[in-house]
Amino acid sequence: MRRTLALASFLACTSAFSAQASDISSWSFGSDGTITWGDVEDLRKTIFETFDTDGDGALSNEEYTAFDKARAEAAGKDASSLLLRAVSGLGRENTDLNLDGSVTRSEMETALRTWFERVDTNKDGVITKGEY
Ligand SMILES: [Ca+2]
Ligand SMILES: [Ca+2]
Repeated sequence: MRRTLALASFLACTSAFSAQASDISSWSFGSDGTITWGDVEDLRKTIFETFDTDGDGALSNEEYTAFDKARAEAAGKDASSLLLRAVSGLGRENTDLNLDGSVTRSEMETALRTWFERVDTNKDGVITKGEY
């Protein structure tokens, strides 16, 4: 019973979330002006929750096309520059590391890690203002 309730509330959350899910400009990211690796992991989770529509743990060609479209749309809106910087480098050419046409969670994590390390110029594990 407890399990059923938890599942029900999980499903309720999921559907409330997906109502505006593909509008990535509404995502919050590094809103206090700093970004930790935890923020980036949350971002990765949100990307998969939103765009891995068949839930198989990888973004297929078609799913990635939706992500590309959402990024292009966000770029035309007033999205936080941080979020845009984080997602702008996530074209398939940077994330599909083994070029098999789909992007797994671990490929996405590697791509985000590369991005994080590039922006975190003083390597203290936090991206702060001045580094972006
Ligand atoms: Ca998928
Ligand atoms: Ca791949």
